Amino acid sequence: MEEKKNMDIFQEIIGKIEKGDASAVKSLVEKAVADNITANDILNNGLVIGMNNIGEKFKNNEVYIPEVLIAARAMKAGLDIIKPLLVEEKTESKGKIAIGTVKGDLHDIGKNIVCIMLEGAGFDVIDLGIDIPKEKFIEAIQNDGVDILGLSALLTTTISYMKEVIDAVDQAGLKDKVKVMIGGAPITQAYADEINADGYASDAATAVDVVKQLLQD
Ligand code: B1M
Repeated sequence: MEEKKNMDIFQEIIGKIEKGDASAVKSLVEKAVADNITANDILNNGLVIGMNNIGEKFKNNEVYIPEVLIAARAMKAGLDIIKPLLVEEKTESKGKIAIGTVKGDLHDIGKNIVCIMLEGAGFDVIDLGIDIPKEKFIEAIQNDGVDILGLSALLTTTISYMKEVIDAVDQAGLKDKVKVMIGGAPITQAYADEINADGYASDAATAVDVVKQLLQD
């Protein structure tokens, strides 16, 4: 019964994201929180699915960029509500990670979720933003003392820039100081191996596990 009620609200959230109705998504997420549905469930069974559905429609030319942007804004309205719940109280930092979407790539929805989940797991996260050149990643290692560099890319045309960043880290003599984790829809473990990335995560929850693992290695 409870499960059915939750499924109904997830379906409503998904539908409103697809319609790009930010205020409805905000209200529905607030209601879900009040109904004691966990932030993780709201994220994974509602918000992410709504955005993925829009992605499929975009791929099939059923919707275009304006609709995608409006859906992304609606998803963000929901994400803003649950962010404080995903980010639990942390006592001491477990490690520092700087994440950016690589140069030429403006997609940041997935990266933002990864940042939130890592913060929630107690890591210090520096969000470098989008369209980030290799020099900025190097600066983060040199100036901010990060343990892990996170590279996100969503375009097949920009994933090769991840290799440029990894090569630049190597050339700057910083490979021993930092581990590099990569992710994004077109990325695979095979690609991560090919470009000598230290870790790959297919989604935000896995990213937390990979970071924990990399910090132990
Ligand atoms: Co873009 N876009 N887009 N787009 N867009 C894709 C990626 C595309 C697959 C759509 C399609 O045609 N099927 C396609 C790429 C095709 C390809 O490369 N072969 C595409 C294209 C072509 C383009 C443009 C070129 C379109 C144009 O202008 N003609 C253009 C490029 C702009 C640029 O970057 N230079 C463009 C623009 C846009 C918008 C601006 C409209 C918008 C981005 C808004 C924003 O991000 N603020 C947008 C969107 C939203 C998408 C789709 C529809 C959805 C992406 C998304 O947010 N997914 C996307 C289609 C799709 O992926 N199905 C598409 C939801 C998100 C939660 O998932 O990002 O995969 P994702 O993140 C996941 C994991 O991948 C992982 O964890 C996240 C959470 O679980 N992850 C990591 C991500 N980063 C990680 C990092 C990690 C670890 C895990 O460690 C560091």
